[in-house]
Amino acid sequence: MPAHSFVSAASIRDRFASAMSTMYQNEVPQYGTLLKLVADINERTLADNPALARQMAAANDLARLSVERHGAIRVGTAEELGMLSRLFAVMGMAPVGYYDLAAAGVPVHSTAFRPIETETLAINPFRLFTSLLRLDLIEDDNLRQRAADILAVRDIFTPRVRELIARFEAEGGLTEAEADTFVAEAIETFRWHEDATVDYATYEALASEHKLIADVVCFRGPHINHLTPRTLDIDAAQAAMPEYGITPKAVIEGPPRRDVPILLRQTSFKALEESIRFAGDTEGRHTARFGEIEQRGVALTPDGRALYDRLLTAAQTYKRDANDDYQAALHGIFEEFPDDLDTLRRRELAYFRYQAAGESLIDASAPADDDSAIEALLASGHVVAHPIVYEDFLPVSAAGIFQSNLGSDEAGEGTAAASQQELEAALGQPIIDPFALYARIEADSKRAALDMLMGLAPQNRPA
Ligand code: OOG
Ligand code: NI
Repeated sequence: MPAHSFVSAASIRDRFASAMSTMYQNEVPQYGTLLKLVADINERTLADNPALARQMAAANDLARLSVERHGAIRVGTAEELGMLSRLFAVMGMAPVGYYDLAAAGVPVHSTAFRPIETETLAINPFRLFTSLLRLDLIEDDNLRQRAADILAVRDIFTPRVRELIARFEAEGGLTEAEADTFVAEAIETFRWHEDATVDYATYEALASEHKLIADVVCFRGPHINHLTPRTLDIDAAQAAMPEYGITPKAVIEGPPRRDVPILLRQTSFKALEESIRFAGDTEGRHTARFGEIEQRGVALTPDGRALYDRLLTAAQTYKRDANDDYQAALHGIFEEFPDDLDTLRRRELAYFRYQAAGESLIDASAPADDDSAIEALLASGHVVAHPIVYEDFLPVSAAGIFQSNLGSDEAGEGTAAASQQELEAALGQPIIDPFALYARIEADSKRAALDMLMGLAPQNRPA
C-alpha cells in the first residue's frame, strides 16, 4: 500500500478527540454546557481584544482553539499502559513529562501523551494525562494481592483495536476506513460502565485505602474522568459558571491573572455522584467524573519554573475558600514575576519561537554570534518572537509536595528516578523531558530565522 493513502496521525488524533468529546457530552451532559460557556467566553474575549486575536493568528494558534482539550485516565497495570502507549503512537502522541503523584499522597505516577512538533500541535494538540496505579503503595498485603488479581483478568482493549494497532506498526499507517474503525474501537476503552466488576465489599475495602484505587480497579476499563477545553479568560469563565447552572470549585488553581499568562490556570466543576451496580446486584455510589476548564500561557524555562514554584509555595498559607481573596493575595506575591514578554525573554524565564518577518537581509556587518544577531533583528523588526504555549500540565510543584502526607523519605531523589524508570519500562519508551522539547523548538526556530534572513549556509554560520 503506498504511503500517500495513509491518514495522517494528526487527522486520526483530531477524529479521536472529537469522538471522545461527543461521547463525554453524552455521558456527562454538564460537560456540553461547559463547552458552550467556553465557546461564548472565547468569542467575546477575541472580539473585545483584537490585539490578542492578531497575536494568536500570527502564531498560528487560533485554529486549534475550538478543538483544544485535554483528558485524564488511570490504568491498573504495566501491560495496560504499554498497550496504551502503542495506541497513542497511532495518533502521533508520545509520553512527555514525569509526574510523581506519590509525593502528593496519591498512589499513582503519570505522564501525558501528546503531540510534540509545532506544526502538528497547531492542528490539534489533544493530550491525555495518563496515570498508572502503584499497587506497591498499598500497604495491606491481602488487599494488594486482591487488586492485582482483579486487574489481571480484565482486558481494556477490543480485539479489533489490537489488530489495527499491529497493522499500523507493520504497515506504517492506516487507511481511511481503518482510521475510522480505529477511532470507534479505541473510544470503547474509555467508555463509562455503571456496572462494577466487583462486589460492594471489595469496592469499599479498596476505597478505604484510597478512593482512586477503587476507581482504577473496580471497573471494566479506564473511563475518561474529565475533559478540559481551553479558555482565553478563565476569570470570566469562573464568574459565568453559575449563570450556566454549573457550580465551580472554590478557587482557580495555578498562577494568578497576569498581562502575560504563564503555564496554565485551571478550574472545574465538582465530580458527579453516580449510581453503580455492584456484583451481586447491590446499588452503590461512586464519584469520579467531572469537567474542567483551563487557560494556557507561555512555557517557562527551568529558571522561570523555579521562580513559579517558589512563589506558589509562599502562597500555601493563603486561605482558599473565596476566589477573589485568594487571587488578590496570589497577585501580590507574583509581583516579583516579570509580566511583559520582553523581560521574560531577555531574562530567559520563558520560551519563545522566533520567526523571520520580511525580506531576506544580507548584512555584511552582521553581529558575530547568533544571539546578538537575533537581538538586532528583533530590534529592526525583521524577526518576531512568539511566546511558546505551555502544552503540559500544572506542575506537581513544591506546592503539591508541600502538602504531602507521605513520609518525606519516600519522595527522595533516588526513589523518584527509579520510579520514572519503572514507568518508562511499562511504557516501552523513554519519557520526553518537556523542558528539552521547548528548548529545542526555541533553538530550531532561531536557527531557521537566522538562516532565512542572513542567507548564510550552515557551514558559514558563526559558531
Ligand atoms: C489526573 C488529573 C490531572 C490535570 O488537569 O492536571 C489533570 C487524574 O485525576 O486522573 O488532568
Ligand atoms: Ni485535567
